[in-house]
Amino acid sequence: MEPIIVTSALPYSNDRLHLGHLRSTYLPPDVYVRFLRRSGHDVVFICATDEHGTPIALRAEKEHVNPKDITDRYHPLIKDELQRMGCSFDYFSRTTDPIHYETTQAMFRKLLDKGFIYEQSIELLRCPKCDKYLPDRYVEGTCSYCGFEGARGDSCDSCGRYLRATELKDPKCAICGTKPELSTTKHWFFKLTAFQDELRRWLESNEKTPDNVKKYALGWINEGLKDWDITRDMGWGVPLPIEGTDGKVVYVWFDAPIGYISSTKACFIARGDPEGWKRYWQGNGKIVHFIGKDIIYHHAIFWPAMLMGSGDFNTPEAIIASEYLTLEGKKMSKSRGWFITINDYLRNFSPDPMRYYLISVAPLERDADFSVDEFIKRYNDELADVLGNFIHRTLTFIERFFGGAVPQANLSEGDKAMLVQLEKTQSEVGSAIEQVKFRDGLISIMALARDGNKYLNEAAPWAAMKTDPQKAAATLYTSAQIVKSLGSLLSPYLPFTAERISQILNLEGDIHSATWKAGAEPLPAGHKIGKPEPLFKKIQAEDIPKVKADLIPFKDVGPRIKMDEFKKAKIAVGEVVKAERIKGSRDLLHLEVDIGEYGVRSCVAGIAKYYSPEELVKKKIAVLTNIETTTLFGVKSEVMVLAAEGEEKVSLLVADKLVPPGSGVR
Ligand code: B3M
Ligand code: ZN
Repeated sequence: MEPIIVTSALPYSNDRLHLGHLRSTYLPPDVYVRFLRRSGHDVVFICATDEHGTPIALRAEKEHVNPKDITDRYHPLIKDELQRMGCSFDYFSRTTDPIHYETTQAMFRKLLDKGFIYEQSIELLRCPKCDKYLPDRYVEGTCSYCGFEGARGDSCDSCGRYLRATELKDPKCAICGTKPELSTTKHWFFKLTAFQDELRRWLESNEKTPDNVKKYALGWINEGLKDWDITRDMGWGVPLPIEGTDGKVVYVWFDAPIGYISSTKACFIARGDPEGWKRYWQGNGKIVHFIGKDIIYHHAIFWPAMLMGSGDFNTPEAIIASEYLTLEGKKMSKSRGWFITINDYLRNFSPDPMRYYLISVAPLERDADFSVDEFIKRYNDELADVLGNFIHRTLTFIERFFGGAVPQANLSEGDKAMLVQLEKTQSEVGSAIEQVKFRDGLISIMALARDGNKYLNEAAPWAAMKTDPQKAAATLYTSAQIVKSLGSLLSPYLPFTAERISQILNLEGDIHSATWKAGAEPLPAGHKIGKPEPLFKKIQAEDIPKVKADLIPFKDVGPRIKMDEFKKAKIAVGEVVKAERIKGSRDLLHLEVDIGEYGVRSCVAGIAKYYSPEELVKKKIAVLTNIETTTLFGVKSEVMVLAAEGEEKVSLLVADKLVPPGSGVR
């Protein structure tokens, strides 16, 4: 079988990872690799922290430390949390490893020597105040393709395009906000245009890469590629392998994917086989990359072109890009604190339930949502009630009725049919994983557990023990085989649970090193099992608030204000005495509001879509009485109604007890 190298995109070493990363980039390849290992493939799973680039340099600058201080801080944290989640990398390197510098410089030289890298003077943005060039994220502005206002000098998060900083409209220096100036400097470019046709042919004939990736990439190729600026004026990065180029480094997106190669090298050096990495990157080796969908361009355009240009390596066999994960239906956001880090999750929960959720919630090529209610539901209804329950019942019955030994059995047709299903599931799961349809495999496993429960209920061995102990023995023999098989099938998905099942069953050896085929070999009659214990404790209704509080991130409400500041706002109860539409406006109503001792005031309120004038009259609502007066559509507005803005509805704040107009609201 061909050697396979599987990679996860290299996380930037400047922040902790969250559930979105786990779902797109780290869990799926882990399932894949764990399966490949057990089916006898020569597979190596590698990753590294991506330690260069402006996100890190910028952060260091803002904290007044060296970039390396930041990456030294995060590398061990990221490595550790991925490991605790069960991600079974063979090697987890860093792009600051000397081997990486060497490998990157060798690639640069090779492409330069072959004429695929050339030098050119270009005009770049320079901040007059900071007195330096502004590479990539040092500039912020508006995307000239899609109009997105938060685009950065290297890419647009909204339309996913790779950009040049000079293509941004209204650019600003990310450090000081000053408008940059154009200035001339010398850079090196990769001749991406030379690979246009080869890339197209490669993508079109690449069978293993799913359509979502191909469609994007072919679209970009059809729009026409541009040569790629692969150097930067900054101090942090891999230096150019060219004399007299101080102050310039290789662009992070040039060196980062080379990290896949250098990490493989480091892996084999650690194994005492320094040439071993070549088997995976050359000859009949296969390369499979797992990434998030925001970096398709880099992996399906830049990277294969670099590999093609150097001529020293194979091109990727497959690029698997996963769609986004939302949190409770909303986009995760660093700045709004709306995300759950792996570390936060692991503080209170074990890894497998999250692995289960993230793989089962949706196929990779579809967006998925993490919702706490859904998490609890799947945990209780599927992991505890279906899987855990079947296994636990089977094993406790064997303990109770047969002294903990798998009984001798004479199988009926029904029992045999169950064993046939077991074998079918075994091959279904294997081929689903091979085809990168991880969710389908998990669904098949759960179907086996579900059918196991049904089978157990119908055969009712607890009752049969009294009337037909032979039948009970056959049922429990068969159920024990299903338990063993579930343990094996789950090993790529829920590795920790699989280990526990293996322990409870008292199996020899490590389940993760057993062959996939061995998982379906029967437990012999007479095999003594260990002490049954429940695998998943159900989350009880009274514990749900705590589970929620543990999972949903604490959101900072923003700057606090002093009581004195709040008191400046005079809020009072006002009674609507008159309401009518404003001619020419769809949104506005004209209200007359009685605010007690200050009389009846005119108010223009943007609530026409949510309230009819008739239903407003006589309502006692909260109004801000000392807001600056304005005039809208020729109507004076002296007070402002306060309303709650839901996502779809707007609700006025109505006093629910009888209080006179003018009563103060505190
Ligand atoms: N460091 C992280 C990202 O953009 C970036 C990946 C590099 S993979 C070679 O998601
Ligand atoms: Zn854009």
